[in-house]
Amino acid sequence: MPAVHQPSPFPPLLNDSHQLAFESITNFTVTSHPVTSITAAYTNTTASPAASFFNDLLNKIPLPRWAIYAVFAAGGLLILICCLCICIKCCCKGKKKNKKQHKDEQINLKGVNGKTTAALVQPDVGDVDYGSTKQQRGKLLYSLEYNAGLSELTVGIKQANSLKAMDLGGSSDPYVKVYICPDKSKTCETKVLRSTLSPVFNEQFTFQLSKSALLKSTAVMKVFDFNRFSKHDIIGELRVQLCSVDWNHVMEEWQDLAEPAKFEEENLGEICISLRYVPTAGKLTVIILEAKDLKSMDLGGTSDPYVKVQLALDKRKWKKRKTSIKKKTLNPYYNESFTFDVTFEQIQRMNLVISVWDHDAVTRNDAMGKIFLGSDAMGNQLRHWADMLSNPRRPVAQWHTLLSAEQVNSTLPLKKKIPVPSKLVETTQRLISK
Ligand SMILES: [Ca+2]
Ligand SMILES: [Ca+2]
Repeated sequence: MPAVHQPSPFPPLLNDSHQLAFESITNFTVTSHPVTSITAAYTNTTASPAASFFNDLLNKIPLPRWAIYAVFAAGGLLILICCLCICIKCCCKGKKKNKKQHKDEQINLKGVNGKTTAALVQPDVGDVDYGSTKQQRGKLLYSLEYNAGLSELTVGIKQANSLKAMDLGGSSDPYVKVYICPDKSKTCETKVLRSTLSPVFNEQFTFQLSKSALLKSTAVMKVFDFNRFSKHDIIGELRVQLCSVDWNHVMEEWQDLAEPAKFEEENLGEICISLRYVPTAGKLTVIILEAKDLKSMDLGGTSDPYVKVQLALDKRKWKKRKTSIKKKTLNPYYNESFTFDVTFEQIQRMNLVISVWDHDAVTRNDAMGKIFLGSDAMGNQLRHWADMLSNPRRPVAQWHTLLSAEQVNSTLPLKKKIPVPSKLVETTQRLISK
């Protein structure tokens, strides 16, 4: 009978069930007490010699305890950082190695072109595996003949076989474009043969070519898939270096089509520039003298060329100037001079990029050609740069053959612009004054 209410030792917020639970907890703690004391005693008895040894050791060191602990903590942290650094370095090395391997592969691929490809990719019976890893584009039967008396080269496009299907129906509409590099003044095309992967063309094209020009030229045969409503797709191409052909008889052979060359060796003209460097003053003077045989970009067969002079430091865009625009000409004369402040330390790390552009009043300006000189340049351009550096204070002028902008951009990819120090100072000053 719950008539008499027992005085509770707990606050009135707790009801009977809470109280019961609480009592059981307190009971538990009471009973558990001996257990903890036993474990404490156990650890005391087993750890005492080691602990006393450490205590003795710590007492012998003439430093306060907290200082010793701090030294140990710092040491541990140092070891941890070292381990982390080693790990990161190992990872980076692995990545670099991968990149290097990739680059080597690319170089190897570059080396394998023209005649070498022909020799390697000849469809031998034992060679079936080689082709299987590569994308099959098909093969082309062509002929070459040179008539020295008439200075006439005849390229025959006979037939193609097992061409790659470019259209949805599993077929292609092939035709072949033929021209001679680097002249490229005449481009010929066969007729289009609809829906076939084994077209028979039997067409011949003649090109006027002197014997000396013949030995420096390349015959280019490009097989395209015709599309009525969209851009024609290239199936593959052949490039035959004419210096390596035996002209004593008509040459006729099958060759596997190769992947189309990324950059067309076309004639983009030449540019003459003068360079002068004065190390004591830290001044680099670039004079854009003239250009010739530029590519025509506008209707009417002319262009409106101007030249951009750009400096790059550590492959970053740095300083930029440009010449005036010369209207309607492919052989502009500028004789315009640009002087830049470049210290002797900076000139070792910079590249000079010269690009020719066609000005258009309405549409975007088009790049017509490009070169770069500097520590990362090669051949003629590197020679000119080295001549300038080894002849301080003396202007050195030289002609350069223009390359395509894509080609230069891929050999010298430039990162974003370097912030101009004067601008940085201005903004910080503005921030301070605020
Ligand atoms: Ca087609
Ligand atoms: Ca123009």
